[in-house]
Amino acid sequence: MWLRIKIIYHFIILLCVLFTSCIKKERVINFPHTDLSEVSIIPIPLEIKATYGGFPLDKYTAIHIDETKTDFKQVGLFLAEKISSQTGVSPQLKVNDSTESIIYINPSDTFDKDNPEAYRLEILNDSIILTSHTATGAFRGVQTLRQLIPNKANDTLAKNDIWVIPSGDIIDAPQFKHRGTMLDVARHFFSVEDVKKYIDILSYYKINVLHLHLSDDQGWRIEIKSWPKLTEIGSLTEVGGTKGGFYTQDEYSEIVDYAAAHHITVIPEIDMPGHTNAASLSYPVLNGNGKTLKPYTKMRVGFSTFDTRKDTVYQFIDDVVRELSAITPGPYFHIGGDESHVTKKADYIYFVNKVETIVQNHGKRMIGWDEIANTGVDSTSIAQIWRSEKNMNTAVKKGMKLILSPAEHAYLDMKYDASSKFGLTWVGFVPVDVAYNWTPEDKAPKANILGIEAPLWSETISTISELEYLAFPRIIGHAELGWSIKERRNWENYKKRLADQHIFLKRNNVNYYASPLVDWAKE
Ligand code: TNX
Repeated sequence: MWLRIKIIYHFIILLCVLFTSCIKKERVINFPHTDLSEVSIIPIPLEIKATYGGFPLDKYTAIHIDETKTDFKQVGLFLAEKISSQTGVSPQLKVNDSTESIIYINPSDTFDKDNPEAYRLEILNDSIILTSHTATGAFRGVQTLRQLIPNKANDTLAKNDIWVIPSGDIIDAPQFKHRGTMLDVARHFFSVEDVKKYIDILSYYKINVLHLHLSDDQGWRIEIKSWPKLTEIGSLTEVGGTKGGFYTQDEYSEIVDYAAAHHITVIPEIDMPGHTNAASLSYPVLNGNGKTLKPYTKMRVGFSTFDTRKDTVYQFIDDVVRELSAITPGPYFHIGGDESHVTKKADYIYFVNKVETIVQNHGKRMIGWDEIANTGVDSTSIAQIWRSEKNMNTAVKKGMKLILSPAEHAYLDMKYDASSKFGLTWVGFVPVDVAYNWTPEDKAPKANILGIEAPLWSETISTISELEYLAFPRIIGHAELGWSIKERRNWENYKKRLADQHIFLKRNNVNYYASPLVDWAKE
C-alpha cells in the first residue's frame, strides 16, 4: 500500500517536472556559462560532470518543498533563507504561475541508502533536482548548491538580477562519517553566540561533529544541577586570570539544537581523571593529588587527578554523565583521559574501566584521548589519537574505532608560522599546507577509522575573532580531508579553491589568517 502511494507520488512529481518544462518556454540566458567542474567547491565532490548550460536563479525561482517530510522541509527553508541573504532575492516556496525555474528537494527511498549523507545535484536549464535518502544528505547538498551561486548577479535582464548556476551533475558522498572539530571552552570561555557563529561556518564546509571540551584545570563550563558548586566556584576562572563563564543546561541545549539544525552532532567532554583542578576546587572531596587546592589560571597541566579509589568520585561522575547525557542527543560521551601524569598507572586503568561502565549505563559510547587504549576498555569505545602511534596500534589491536587528530597536522591551536599572533608551538608550526597535506585514510586500517577531528585548544585565544584566526583557513582543508577521497585531493588545486573562499569568509565577517601560501582572490 505505502509502496503504491510512493510510486504514485513520485510519478506526480515527474509529471510536474515534465509539465513545467513543457509549458514554460525554456528561458535562454545569454551569459557566458561557467564550466561546473571549474567552480571552487570545498570539499571537492566525488563526481562532477559539466553540461555547459545554466540554471537562472532569480525572483521567479521557486523551491519545491515536500510538505509531508518535516526534516526535508527544514532543509528547504534553510536554503531559501541562505539564498535570500546571499542574493537579496527570496525564492518562492510554492510553485505558481510566475515560477520560471524550480529547485526540487527530493527525498528518495532508493538513493544511496548505505551512506546517509550522500546526495545528487542535477542542475538543468530550468530546474535543479537535489536527491538524497536523508534530510542530512539534502542538507549537505544544499551547502554545495550555495557554493555554486555566483557572488554577484551575472547580469540584469529587464531590471531582473539573475545568478546563473552552471549546469551539470554532481554525485557526492563523504569518505568518513565523522568529520569534526573540537573547541576548548575551558581554557577560555566562548559564548553561545560565538559557538553558533562557528557552527554556521563549519556547516558550510560539511563538518558534522562539534566536540566541546567542557572542563579542565582552569575552569568548569557546564551547569550540573546535583553539584552546583562546579559552576558557583569552578566556572569563575580561565587562563590568564580573566573571568570565566559557563553554559546553563538550557544554553547548552540551545547549542545542541542549533548544531542539530545544521546537521552537526555535539560531543560533550568532561576531562578526567587529570585536568580536574576546577572540579576538585569546587568539591575538594574529589581531589587525589594530596595538594592544597587553589584556583589555577596558568597553562601548564598534568598536576591534577581525581581520587580514583573513592566511591564519592564515582557517584559524582555518575551524576555528571547522567545529567549531561540527558541533554545530549548524540551517541557519544568523551571522558578525556589525557595527560594524567600524577595518577598511578593501576589507578588510571581502574578509573577508565569504571567510567566506561558509567558512560555505557547512561546509553552512550565512550570516547577518550589515545591514552585510554592502555586500559581494559572494550572494542566499542573510541580512541582519539592526538600524539601516540603506539597507543593507536594498541587501540587497533583491541578492535577499537579511531578518531584521528595528529597534532602535527590537525591541531588548530598551533601557530601557522613565526608571524602568528596566537597559538602554541610544542609540535612546531602548522602552516596551511601542512594542515592539508596528510592522508588520514592511510594512517591506520580504514575499517578502524571513524573519522578525523581538528582540535582548537584555547590557551592563547579569548575572543571569537582570535578563534577564527586560528581555525580559518585550516579547518576548511580539514573538512575536505574528512569528506573527499585522496584521489580527488591535491594541494595545488585545493589552494586555488581556497583562495576563492575569501569572499564567503569576508561576507560572514570571519577573521581568517590570509596565509601568504595562498593567492587570495580579490573581490
Ligand atoms: C595537549 S591534546 C592537550 C591539551 C592542551 C594542548 C595544547 C590533549 C589531549 N591534551 O590539554 O590544551 O595540548 O596544544
